[in-house]
Amino acid sequence: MLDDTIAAIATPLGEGGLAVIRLSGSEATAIAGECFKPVGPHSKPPADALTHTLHYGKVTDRGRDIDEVLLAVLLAPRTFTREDTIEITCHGGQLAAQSVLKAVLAAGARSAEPGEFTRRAFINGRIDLAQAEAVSDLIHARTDLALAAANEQLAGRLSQRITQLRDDLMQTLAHVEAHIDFPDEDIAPDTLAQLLARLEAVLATIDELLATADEGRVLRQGIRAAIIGRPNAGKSSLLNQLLGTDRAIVTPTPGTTRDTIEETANIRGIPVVFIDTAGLRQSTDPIEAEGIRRSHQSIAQAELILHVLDASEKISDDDQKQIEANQDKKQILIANKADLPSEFDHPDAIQTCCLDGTGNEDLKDAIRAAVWSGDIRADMLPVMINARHQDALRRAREALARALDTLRTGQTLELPAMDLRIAANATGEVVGKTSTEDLLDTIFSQFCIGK
Ligand SMILES: Nc1nc2c(ncn2[C@@H]2O[C@H](COP(=O)(O)OP(=O)(O)OP(=O)(O)O)[C@@H](O)[C@H]2O)c(=O)[nH]1
Ligand SMILES: [Mg+2]
Repeated sequence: MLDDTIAAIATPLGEGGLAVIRLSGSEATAIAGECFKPVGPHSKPPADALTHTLHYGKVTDRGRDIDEVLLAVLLAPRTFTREDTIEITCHGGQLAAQSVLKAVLAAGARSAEPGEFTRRAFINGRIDLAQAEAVSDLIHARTDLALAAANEQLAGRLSQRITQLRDDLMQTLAHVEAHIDFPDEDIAPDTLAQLLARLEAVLATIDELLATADEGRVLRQGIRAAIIGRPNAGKSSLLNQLLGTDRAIVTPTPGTTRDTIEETANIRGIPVVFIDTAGLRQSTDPIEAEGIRRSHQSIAQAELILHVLDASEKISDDDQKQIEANQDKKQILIANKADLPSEFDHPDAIQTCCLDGTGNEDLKDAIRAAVWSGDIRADMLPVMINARHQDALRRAREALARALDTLRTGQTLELPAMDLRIAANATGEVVGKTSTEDLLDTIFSQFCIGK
């Protein structure tokens, strides 16, 4: 599979100023040579060009001119895939890009699978698996904070920690195994104490990394926050306030919002999908009733509930019941219409007024605090783990904890040796030191084509 040369459009579908077609593989320059006609005294055919140079010319398909392009020649190993790479920049728009792609496919390239360029970068040792995943995180990042975390992971900050952990485990394992080979000698008490101390340090670091999993997920996927409450409480006004646009219809008529409205906003670096819902009440109107059914569905699916209360009215029994029903969820109570004479005082509620934006910043702080534990250390941001890392590290932790137990009681060395091996392998999975084709297929299939 690595022998052939792959090609894909690397820029998004749709119209744009420019589009880039990317080729990678041993035949990249030869294939590009088939369909590229250099124009002008400074342009060369790809096979004669120096690496990392740019050439003006035309892409042709079986003799017919397709588009005017700039062709970049990037020779191995100083490329993303560590293979010879050609990047053809043509005019934007689907037709031009598709025609250029067709021409290079006709000249012998194979259409790339999703993520195949990054997969080659991994297989050729340019990046490890955690870094490959960071490429995907980088593309999908929806906030500055998520982007910063992805960049750090791509730079190898997580990988360094993981590699260090794995090295520590392997060295301890080597030590233990050496004593299995010489059964007459026990591990000297001093040495054993050192080994235990090292393993305890590894365990502590694994725990630190595991503690970043929730925030890691929040950063990558964002959270769903349902805005709920009685009709007319100001839910849609609050949505508009949080988004900074007039997204939802606001009227003084209770029961304005029927369908649920979803919009994403960046709240203190966290991507939050807000869901404005139909006001909760008994309704005989079939359309509104369906809206209310959807509100309940949104509540069930949301991780965070923003319960909007109308501060100019008393809290009703229904309000109270709804607050209690969401007790097990993360819930923020909002006392809206703070500009009007207040009918209730709730110690936990955030006071807002959607007419002038009062309380908006407090609310954003509260949202961040609800999903971000706060005690996360700044130096852990670059190593936020994802669900796959979490699974591997949990298995590593379990095996390591067992190894520590058996080593402390000191009855046998075979068992802890086995557990240390399991722990080292599981740790290695994070960076792809131990990985299966299936795992790679799963990871890279989530990428886009051309990356
Ligand atoms: N005085 C005052 N009025 C507000 C405030 N927030 C919203 N309103 C008004 O309250 C009315 C209802 O606002 P909406 O945002 O449509 O309320 P809702 O909760 O989405 O209502 P439904 O969609 O019907 O459930 C509108 O007339 C708003 O202008 C506020 O902070 N103060
Ligand atoms: Mg509404």
